[in-house]
Amino acid sequence: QNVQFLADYRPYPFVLSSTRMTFRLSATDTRVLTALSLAPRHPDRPEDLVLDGGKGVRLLSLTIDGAVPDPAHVRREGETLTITAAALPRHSFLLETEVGIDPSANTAFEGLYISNEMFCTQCEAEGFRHITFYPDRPDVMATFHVTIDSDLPVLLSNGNPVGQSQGRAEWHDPWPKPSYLFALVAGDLVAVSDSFTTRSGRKVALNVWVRPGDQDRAGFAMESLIKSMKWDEDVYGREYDLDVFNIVAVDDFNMGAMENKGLNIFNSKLVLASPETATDGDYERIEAVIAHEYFHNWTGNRITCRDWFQLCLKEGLTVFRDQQFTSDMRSAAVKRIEDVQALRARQFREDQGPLAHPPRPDRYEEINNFYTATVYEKGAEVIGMLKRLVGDDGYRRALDLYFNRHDGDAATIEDWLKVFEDATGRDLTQFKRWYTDAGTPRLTMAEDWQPAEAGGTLALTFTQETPATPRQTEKLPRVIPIALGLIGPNGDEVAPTQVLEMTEAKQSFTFDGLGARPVVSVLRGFSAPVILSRRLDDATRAFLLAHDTDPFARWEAGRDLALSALIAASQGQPVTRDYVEAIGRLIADDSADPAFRALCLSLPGEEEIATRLFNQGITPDPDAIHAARESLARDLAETHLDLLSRLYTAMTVEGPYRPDAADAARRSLRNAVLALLTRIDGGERAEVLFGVTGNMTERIAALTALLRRGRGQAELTALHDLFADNRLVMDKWFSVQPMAAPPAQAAQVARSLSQRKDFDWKNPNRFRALIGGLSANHAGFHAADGSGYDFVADWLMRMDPVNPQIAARMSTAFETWTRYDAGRRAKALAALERIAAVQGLSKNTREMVSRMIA
Ligand code: DPP
Ligand code: ZN
Repeated sequence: QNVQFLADYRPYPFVLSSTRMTFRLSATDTRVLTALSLAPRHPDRPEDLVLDGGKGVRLLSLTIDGAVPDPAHVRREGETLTITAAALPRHSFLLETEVGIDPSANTAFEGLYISNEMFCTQCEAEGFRHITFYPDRPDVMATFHVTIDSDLPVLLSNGNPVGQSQGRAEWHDPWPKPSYLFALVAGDLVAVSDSFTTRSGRKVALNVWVRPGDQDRAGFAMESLIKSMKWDEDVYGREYDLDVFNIVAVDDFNMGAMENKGLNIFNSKLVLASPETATDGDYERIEAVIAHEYFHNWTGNRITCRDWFQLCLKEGLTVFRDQQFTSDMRSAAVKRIEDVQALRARQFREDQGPLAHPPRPDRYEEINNFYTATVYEKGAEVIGMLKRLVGDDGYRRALDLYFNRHDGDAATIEDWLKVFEDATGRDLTQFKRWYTDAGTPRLTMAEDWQPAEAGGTLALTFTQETPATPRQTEKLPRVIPIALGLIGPNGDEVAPTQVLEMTEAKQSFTFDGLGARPVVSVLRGFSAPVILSRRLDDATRAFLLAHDTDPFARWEAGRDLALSALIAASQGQPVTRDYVEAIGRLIADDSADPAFRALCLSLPGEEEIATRLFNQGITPDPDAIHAARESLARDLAETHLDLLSRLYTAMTVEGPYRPDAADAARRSLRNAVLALLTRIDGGERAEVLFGVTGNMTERIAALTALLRRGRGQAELTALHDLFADNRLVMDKWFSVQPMAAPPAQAAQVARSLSQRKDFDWKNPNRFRALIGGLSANHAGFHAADGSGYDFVADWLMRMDPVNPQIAARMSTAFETWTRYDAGRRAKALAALERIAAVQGLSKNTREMVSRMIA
């Protein structure tokens, strides 16, 4: 009924050339006057004009070329307004409307709403229809001229400022854009300002707008913006194209940030940072998201999407670009490992459950449910594979062609692949399956070694298979770039990295003239988003951890060792010492990047262990997993007590806090060490650190380590007393407690926090902090008594009528429910059914829950 299909696409039957709007702002009765210059696309085939418009939009007047049409020709149904063809001129005409909307009643934060007395907008994907009647689809693009009438001191919209007077501002955006990129902000704001001169000499005024008092926390965002503008010129040859670039920080925001043309709106947690309030991770994210939204100016805004099925056209590419940027700004090896960890934790999880969908879906009910790890992160992986297959030069030629050919277009994945075909001469028909097929391929590798006098031969046979996903049972083989190298028995690399191109379901590759049997280092750099299985004993993994020249593969060998120990322990089987010993050698190696050592020293999370078990056909037991992980951590700490204690001291960072990669790396290693030592030192080091440190990175690390041991109450109180007025720090305070609580208490901890007055749950960040904090506690959320499931379900039901987007998004806590034992499954299903039974449940949450129950 409500399903949208890719196959049904047709162009909008009218051409919209310009949009002029006037906003008379008022908290409860804002008036929006809109004038659309329209023309029928096919004057000889008259069609009805259908505009989108949400239920909260009150139509006050409508004229066509200044005249009021016969009311019989104007029809309001559901979320549309239709003017019948008979009432429309055959040539271009001006459609003018006046509507009334109530921003103060907008708790869903889509369209125009109020956050802390500031007016702001969020229009992607379909928020603009809650502002006025409009063809609210990305392939309808127009120039915008916007007038804002309000007494508030700062009045912003897209494009360039063209008029400012008391109580009025006018903005003109010369670049045709779809409605989802519209933005308006009005409030009592102050700017941190700077400027950037593009390489062709355009001087751009830059502003980061925040609430008065927050200026001293906006400097890092500004630095990040300037770096991003420079990087996009240097690496992609892309320049900025307006006279101003504004960023606004908003406290109530459903997403992370939004790339509106010339006026990016950000969740304040991705703008505001000071050493006392933000962690190293926050700084890195701010830098990455500022870059991401800025990069959208070309990949998203200048070239947008034809329809929302093509969302990964702009998101996959822009994530790929922001990943490249971070690799250039920081450590490429560490960034790749972090990205793969995130991909596995979020996208592989999604791809293996009831919510699996292709990067380019072909159906949806609610597009907001498709802003997913698959569209974003897998979309970026697919581009990484393309680049690996065509090479750096081919990639650069293809991107140049993309920008030349499609500037100003609303494009498709077919257009994207065509530029690669045209620029490189490669046929991408089979490669396209990465976009159209859901599911993570399972890749297996078998080795056959034939020694010979003249030199031995190693044959590697790969097979690929992708399990069925919802509505896709048959899977055809994909193109899989497999990067590998060979390492000799003495640890030297005997064959450097090469990329094998697998296209068949089963395929062999041979290497001959080898002196002795080498160890294969495979899927270097995680060259394809697949689940690899190969038979490897722990001793060989330890060998790779010691000798692999590819940092990702090296880390992966350590990861596999850790997982092998954890899985054995969780199954009550004997555990080899390989991991504990190998990790000792690695962390003692002072020539290795501390951030890399930190990644190797941090044990896989409980969810990751559960996933590995599930992939091996074993039902994960959350309590046994938790116990196994605790015991391995303790074993590590006891075995390497001296080494770890020395490292803890050696990694102390002297001098004032700097958020750069080098200092952050030392802190990350020190904090990883602290997490282990706290298990055996009674919390002594963590308590001392919490007391003396001035930065949030160390405070949170110390607090988390203590909470995991059932301690930390005094530190919680101290943090609260220091930062009760700082929303972003209080979000951390709300999330760390359920996340780090011993599993048996987690749901209860979350429940008592939810009863506090300062649990301002309508704020998306606060809601995500608490509900997401509990869902991130694997054994706590999956508590056998169902307390975690019930708590989350109760809150989803409460949030749904207020902010359906957030409720639907957070419902993904349940997406793995079918992996567990019958008792847990019954309790999770009961919770989901309770949600499904709610009368008037939003379309957003209904779609998610029914896919999960199906
Ligand atoms: N604002 C979201 C992003 O940048 C959606 N476009 O990914
Ligand atoms: Zn994006």
